[in-house]
Amino acid sequence: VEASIPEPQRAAWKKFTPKPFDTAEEFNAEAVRHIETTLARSMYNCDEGAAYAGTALAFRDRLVLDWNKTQQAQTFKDQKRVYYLSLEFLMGRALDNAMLNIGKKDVAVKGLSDLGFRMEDIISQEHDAALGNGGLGRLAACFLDSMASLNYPAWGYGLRYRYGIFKQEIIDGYQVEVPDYWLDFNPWEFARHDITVDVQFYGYVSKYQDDDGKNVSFWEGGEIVQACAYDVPIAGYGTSTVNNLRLWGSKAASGEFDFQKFNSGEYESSVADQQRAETISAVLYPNDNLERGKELRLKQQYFWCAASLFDIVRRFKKTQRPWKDFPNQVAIQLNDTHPTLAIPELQRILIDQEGLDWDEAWSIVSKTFGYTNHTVLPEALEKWSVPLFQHLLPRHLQIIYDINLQFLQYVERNFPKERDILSRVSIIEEANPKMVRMAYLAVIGSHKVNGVAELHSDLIKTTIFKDFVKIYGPDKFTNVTNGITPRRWLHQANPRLSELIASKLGGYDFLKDLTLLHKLEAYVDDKDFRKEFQEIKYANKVRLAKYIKDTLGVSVNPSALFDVQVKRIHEYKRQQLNIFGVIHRYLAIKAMSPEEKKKLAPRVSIFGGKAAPGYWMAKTVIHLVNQVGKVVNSDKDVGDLLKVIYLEDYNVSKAEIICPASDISEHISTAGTEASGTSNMKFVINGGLIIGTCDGANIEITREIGENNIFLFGNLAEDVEELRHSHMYGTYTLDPSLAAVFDSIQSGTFGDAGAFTSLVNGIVDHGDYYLVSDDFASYCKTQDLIDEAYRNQDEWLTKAITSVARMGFFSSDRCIDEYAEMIWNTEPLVPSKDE
Ligand code: NBG
Repeated sequence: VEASIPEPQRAAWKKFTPKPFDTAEEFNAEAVRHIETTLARSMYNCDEGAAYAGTALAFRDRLVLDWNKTQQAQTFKDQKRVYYLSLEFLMGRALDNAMLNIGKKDVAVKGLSDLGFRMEDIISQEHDAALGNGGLGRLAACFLDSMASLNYPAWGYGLRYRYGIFKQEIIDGYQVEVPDYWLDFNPWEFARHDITVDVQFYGYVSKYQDDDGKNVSFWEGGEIVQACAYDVPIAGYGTSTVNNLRLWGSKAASGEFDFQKFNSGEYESSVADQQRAETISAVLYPNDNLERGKELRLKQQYFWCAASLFDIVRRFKKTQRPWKDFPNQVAIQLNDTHPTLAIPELQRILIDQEGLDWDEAWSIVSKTFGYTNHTVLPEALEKWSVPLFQHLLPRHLQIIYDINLQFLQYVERNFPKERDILSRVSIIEEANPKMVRMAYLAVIGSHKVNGVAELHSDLIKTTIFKDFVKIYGPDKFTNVTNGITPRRWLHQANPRLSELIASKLGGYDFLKDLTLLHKLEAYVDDKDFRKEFQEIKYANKVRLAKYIKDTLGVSVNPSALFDVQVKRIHEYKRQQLNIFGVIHRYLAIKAMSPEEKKKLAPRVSIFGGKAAPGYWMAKTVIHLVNQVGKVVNSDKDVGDLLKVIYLEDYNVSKAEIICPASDISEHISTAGTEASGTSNMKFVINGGLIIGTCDGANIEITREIGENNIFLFGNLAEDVEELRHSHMYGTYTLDPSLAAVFDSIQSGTFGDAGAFTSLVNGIVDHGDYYLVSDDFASYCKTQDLIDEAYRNQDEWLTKAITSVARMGFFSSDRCIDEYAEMIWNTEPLVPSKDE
């Protein structure tokens, strides 16, 4: 309150409230002012980097004005807020998105051109904000966009990594990781040096009695690390709502130096303390769907949860409401189990610091949290060793034991006859060492648990959380099928298609209500529309072909069928199935007569994606793709009929070029392993067809667009267990075409055969866990069907247009409305014009 300008002086303030630019001239006035004064550059040394900075700062000013108003209004109205806790936010670039969401891009295009710059060049100056691995982090970014666009009072909380996901270089066909230091110039964040939280680690727990004779525990000793807030404005589309993404950076608690140590001559060790503290938020763990149990990772998780909870509780306490109101004012969504420590942390704050009873506190805690599960893969389910926990977070371990005790007593009362249910559902796994099962803690501490596509949400109920369904009943478990933001993945990535759609639908309302796309079906036979649609796809392919030529020096024919698989490299996603299929095709082409060759549709197989640095098998797949490319791309017998491309350093900004340029994209995980997938949605909405297994969201995509418009193949999830069993215990033979592929690899066709032994042996000798052999014939047959279908360009086009028209369901706006209604119980706060 003391910080606010007194009423009599507010008129003076209001007179000087900055006015946002409107015209190209006004935009230039702002951009040039920033270049000259904020950057201290003149027109004699204004390169594209400086022009980017000036443009970004001009747009940032606009954002900040609305951001201030939004935050002010949210505080004033004091509605329930949503807090989305995610260790990853894979934002990509911000400028283009900000320009489109604010709706002033055309003005900036004109202004920049008056200064002698092209918008594309300026946009490409920006470094991707790559604070995520893959789908999980990108989903969080799409959700931020939707929450702001739908005017939900919502904050994201994450970590401000100094190094995001590594940059991938391909050297001699191998992946090499290069650090991605991205913070040199980041106009989109505001360091809030005044907003800090002290976070404690290690130490011990003391018990004593307070004045009323009540037993209290107190966590003491150990060390303190300071969390400092960095805020990023998140603009909604076509609304003045600007939400906040708060990222925490770590530093030593005593500021620059520990002066005591400094004065006593321990200069070096005081600097070392500083560096050790900064290590916590230094780097994003580069694993997708894998958890390795590293101490620093647990430190990151607690550091971020403790700072975020402190901040949330501080905000709540300012309203002076009673504690029982907490769950009516605060909804916290846990993006996977990474933020599960927030559950015992809130319980700790309420009982140890605020003096609430256990039961009262627990009732608040368990109404506040919702938990989203993103995988059933066992290697991705987080477990932390009890000794590590004990060492780092002794008080939290006690609280977890108490939560577990109460829970197990409840289970015992309700299932007295079931002997081993207790050990099955216990948060503590009785192993050596004992382990804390974070997913169970998340289920027990949340009021709703959701999966991310229908099949996945069914699977968690019948596999990893089966016992919990029995204990809590099925209503605790629900589904929210993933979605994507049409602003970035249609309007921004494919402006011409967006414009074409708008021209038929009478404006851009579909970007706010994607179900309006269904009206496009009326144009599926419209000649002009079809022609334009096809030309747009071709132009997008030409753009990608140019990118391939510029970066790799390989010429590809834009009329060829572009077949794309871009995503993290993982055995369950089966890039190996794809490349074996490519080799199969190559061998077939080598055996073809000239007449047969004439009938074949030329194809470009495009791969992209990063492997976790320690994931040997994934790196071997990357190597194989590159080796195959080397051989195939220079084989005169093959020519244009087949090209194999590995795109380096796949990321969000590259996805924006790649997704609009596919004819076919591959979503071919072993059935039951890919929780949802979201790039499948991005490709279809941009007029590409897909080849896929009956897995994740592919199933719902099929339901929406119709099974004639998708190429499905392979075994079903329900058969996977049985098939795996038969690999281990007998009755199965390797698919003969796959055997031929292996022969060619092993005879050295693609270089040193020894390099690929482990890849082949995993299938031939070690149980083929991902069922590559079982699905190979059906995969190849389906690829042949695709060749045939592509020859009929007219029908292909009909499929593509129909699919786009039926993708309305897959907007992340729909997801967010579902979360708000089913899980958060929150309402939008629509900004009023005069506020
Ligand atoms: C990933 C799944 C994807 C899913 C995204 C977003 C993890 C743990 N899970 O299938 O593999 O689309 O989450 O829900 O990264």
